[in-house]
Amino acid sequence: MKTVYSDDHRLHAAKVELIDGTLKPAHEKPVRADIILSRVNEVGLGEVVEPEDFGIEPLGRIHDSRYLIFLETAWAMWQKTGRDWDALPLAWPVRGMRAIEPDEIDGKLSYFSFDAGAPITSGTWPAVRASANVGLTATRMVKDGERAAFGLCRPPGHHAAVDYCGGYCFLNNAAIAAQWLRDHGCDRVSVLDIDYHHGNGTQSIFYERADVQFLSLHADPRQEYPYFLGYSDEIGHGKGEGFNVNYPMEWGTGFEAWGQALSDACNEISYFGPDVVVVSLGVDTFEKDPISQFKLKSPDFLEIGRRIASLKRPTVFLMEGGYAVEEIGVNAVNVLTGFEN
Ligand code: SP5
Ligand code: ZN
Repeated sequence: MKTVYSDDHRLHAAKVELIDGTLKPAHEKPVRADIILSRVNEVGLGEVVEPEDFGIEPLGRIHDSRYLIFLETAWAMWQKTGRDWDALPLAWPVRGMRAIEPDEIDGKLSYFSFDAGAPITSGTWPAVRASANVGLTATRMVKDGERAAFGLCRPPGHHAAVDYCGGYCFLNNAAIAAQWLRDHGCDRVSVLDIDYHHGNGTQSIFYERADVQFLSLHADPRQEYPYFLGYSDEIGHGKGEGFNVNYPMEWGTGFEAWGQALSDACNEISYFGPDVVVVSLGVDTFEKDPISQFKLKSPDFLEIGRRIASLKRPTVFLMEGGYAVEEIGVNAVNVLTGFEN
């Protein structure tokens, strides 16, 4: 299969991450994409192509226009106040507080985020635009008849919702791709999210819709980030009831239990009968992932690809998380080669 890749991901490089009560080098860093790309070339997965520019319109089909303006202008506003370090929020409106967009940049950073995990830098806007274009270009290939395509998206997207960023994510690449398919002749789309963390952004975007099915395999929110979404009783609402499927699993889960959840999710997808499957491909389920607690091994990722292939649906793979940098290329590309063989 073809890979879509843009060097522009480099424009977003967070300096630090607040983790374990301290500031550490960011886990979500440019070398992640470099290593995946070298593995794609090493195994000869297929041609690597540049994304096309889809403009702002497909982003506005998912995200709020005020949020998009914020993402585009945040760095300039931040810099104007004399700071050149990464822009980060510090406070959030919780129970009983007012959710009103403030005028000043520090307040806007809080209003348009749900955590301090999505720092805005000088190149964040062009990088996230490129990441969405990578996803859309891979999606168009599949819509135009390819059996599958790989969008090597970076930054990732599945924690980003209609009007907030968080968890290293700014634009929800998978949601933008799924909506683009709906707008270009597909009646039903499934988004299968296999990242270690719950895809709270994608779930919230499609929660009341029956045309986009969302399924997520992830660490139990009782134990793991993002904590406040991802329970199994979240089944969708209104017209969307029955079209949201969560598989929370406890810390320490290995491939036996995880693979059973995947098989169940695949049955749900077959029953739904989508025109296209969009896979939010995170490989932070890997046993050596530095911020995660599942126990998948590198060969398990081949089996994941095989099971997704057995759905026999046109499939778009979009990169999400995975922080064991040394093995991220092998693990991500194992899913793709498993799919093809
Ligand atoms: C796209 C994606 O995978 N985003 C993940 C964002 C996770 N951010 C919070 C991580 C919290 C990790 N806490 C574990 C401490 C390890 N010592
Ligand atoms: Zn993740």
